Amino acid sequence: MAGSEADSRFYITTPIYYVNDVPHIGHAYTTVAADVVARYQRLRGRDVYFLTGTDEHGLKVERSAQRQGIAPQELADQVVGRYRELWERLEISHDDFIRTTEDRHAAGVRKLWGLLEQSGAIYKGVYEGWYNVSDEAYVPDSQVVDGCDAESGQPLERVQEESYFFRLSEYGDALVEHIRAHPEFIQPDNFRNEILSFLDQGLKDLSISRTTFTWGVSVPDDPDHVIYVWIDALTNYISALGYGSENEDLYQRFWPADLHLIGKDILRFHAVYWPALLMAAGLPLPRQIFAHGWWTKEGQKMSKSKGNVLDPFGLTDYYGTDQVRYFLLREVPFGQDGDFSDAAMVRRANEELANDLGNLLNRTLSMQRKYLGEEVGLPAVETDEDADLKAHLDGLPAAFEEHMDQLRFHRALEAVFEVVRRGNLYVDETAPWVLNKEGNRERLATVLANLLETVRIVDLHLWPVMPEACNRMFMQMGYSLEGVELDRDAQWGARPATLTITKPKPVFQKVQEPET
Ligand code: ME8
Repeated sequence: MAGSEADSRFYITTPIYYVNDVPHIGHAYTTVAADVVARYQRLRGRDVYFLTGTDEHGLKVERSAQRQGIAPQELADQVVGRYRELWERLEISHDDFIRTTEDRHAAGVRKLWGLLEQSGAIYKGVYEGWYNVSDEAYVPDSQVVDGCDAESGQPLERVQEESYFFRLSEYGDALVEHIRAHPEFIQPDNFRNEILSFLDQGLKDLSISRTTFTWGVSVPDDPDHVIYVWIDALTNYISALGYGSENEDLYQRFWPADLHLIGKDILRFHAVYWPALLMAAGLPLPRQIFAHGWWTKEGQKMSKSKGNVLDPFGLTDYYGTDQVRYFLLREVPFGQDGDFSDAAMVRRANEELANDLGNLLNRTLSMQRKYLGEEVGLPAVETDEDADLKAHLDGLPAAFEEHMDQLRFHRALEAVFEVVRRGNLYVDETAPWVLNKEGNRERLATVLANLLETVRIVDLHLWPVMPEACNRMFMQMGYSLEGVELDRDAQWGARPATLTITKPKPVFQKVQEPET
């Protein structure tokens, strides 16, 4: 049913981040990507719900608080402030921010637990094995060498205690069937294949409660048990919609999620545990889980001990928020690992943003004001160059949409910048300064209107990635984003008959590599 409410709604989530430490660039990456998708879908007229939040329970957070000599709640309250600040700085347009220490969340966790119990998916037993506190994950004996995780080298702890178990082993076949029937369910394909081969080895039941610490949601009617932090955390995606509360309207409207964006490190929790839990509870599964890669810094893995962790505050202070957002999405195909280097950042900011895009706007507005004044009429096709420029603009929405719908941000941006470069070439081809000298005012008006139309349509496509800079560009163009829909308004001439421009001011400053 085209245009129905079900079609127009779009629910997107980020992981909820641990509050054991302050945010770093990896947290910023997932959240910026989610924000770009949310803004893009809103611009296409969809009814978007965008959720982020913090994961505040578990041993990792409890231990970190202990080390600092404060209560876990106090640590959570401190760190959550840093996250909120960062999202403001990064222009994140989330609709909700869930904290797992909120009552509304615990209500959702308990309701889900109740459903699992009713369906017979939970039983009590004893867990004996290894636990990785840093990942909050159980580790099979086969993956342990000298008390450490063979993959990551992280130290493990031996656990032996009474525990509730989830009958995960019963859901392997159903998961494989679902993944095979829905190729889009886990993306990109390499991660989908990774999960399929993991499932191929067979699943063990999952320990889902602990009795040796208290920082978490307690098991309904058995308060000695704290619910495993990953069960607690995954439930945020529905508890934030009011699941388990008196008013489940949002849950009814937005679940299942269209997209869980995550990093590749937490794929198994999202692509195996979460759907199995939902199946056991009889709830619908999310439509897509998309895992992105990891960033390194100048070729090195980021770590506190090396002191090379990228601080998103420092980075945006130095380069600017929109420049950083652009870089993160333009530099690396989403889904693959990527490397941050100042040289690459500077190149993108200076060559693509300041030179190619900034100059196109600046030249257009300056010439318009100097030669013809502030009023700009509609674009028109009079010559072959005009027709070619228009053809480039006409092709952009479909190319952009195709890439964005597949989360190929770098290709979507590449498509936009191809048009930007075509615009700059058009300036050289039409030489407005010559037209001015010749006194050909009619042709000059068309050429400058066509250029302004180029910048307007480019800007509409770039807005989800660089909202602040694009808003400033729109202001200088005298164009308002109010009520705009991409599909309708990113068309040649789909704008008010006259735009009144203002004096151009550079939107993108040139930057230099920091001195080390
Ligand atoms: O895992 N490059 O929280 P977390 C790219 N609370 N992304 C990175 C990264 C890097 N170097 N490092 C981290 C958790 N990330 C759980 C999630 S969800 C129900 C619970 C990103 O604070 C990436 O998105 O450890 C990863 O998935 C997330 O940070 C993990 O954040």
